[in-house]
Amino acid sequence: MRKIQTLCIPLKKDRVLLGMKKRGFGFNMWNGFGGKVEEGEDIEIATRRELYEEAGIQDGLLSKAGMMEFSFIGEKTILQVHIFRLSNFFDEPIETEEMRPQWFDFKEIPFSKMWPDDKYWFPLFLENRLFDGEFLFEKPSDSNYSAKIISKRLDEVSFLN
Ligand code: 6U4
Repeated sequence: MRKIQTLCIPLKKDRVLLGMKKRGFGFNMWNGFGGKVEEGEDIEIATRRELYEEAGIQDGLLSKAGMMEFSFIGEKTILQVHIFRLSNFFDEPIETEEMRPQWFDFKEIPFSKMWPDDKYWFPLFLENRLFDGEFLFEKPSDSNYSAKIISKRLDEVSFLN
């Protein structure tokens, strides 16, 4: 079974906005903003809804960046995560129940406190390249355990569906 999720990373000049996840999946890690796509919901609409719910940002230009599939040993569900960039926005990020937003310079992205796949695809993301990939993890990360990567594939692509 595939669970479709969104992940949106706002950028301004040479900085990205990440959020410290205050609860749930990815707790205590820096992450982009996103979550589950609801039944029948358009993926870009879901991306904007989650970004607004988690960081209070409503405006800006959304563009596709990548598509990643994450799975865990012994679990049938595959997370299919659609990754977007948000540019040209003026709304100020706000802290919400779920996320504490913070700006990071491109050179100071806190990879040691992020999902371990991020350090592989972020360089492509920051260079405006499109990518798709698959990562198999031992089990999900939590506040004391960084998910061990069992296998990975990451490709630059010329278009994304
Ligand atoms: P809602 O939808 O609010 O109930 P919650 O259960 O807290 O959400 P979830 O599971 O819907 O969170 O969303 C998880 C978020 O984490 C999505 O934005 C996708 C992202 N994510 C999942 N695996 C990831 C990974 N390996 N690397 C990464 N982000 C990941 O950078």
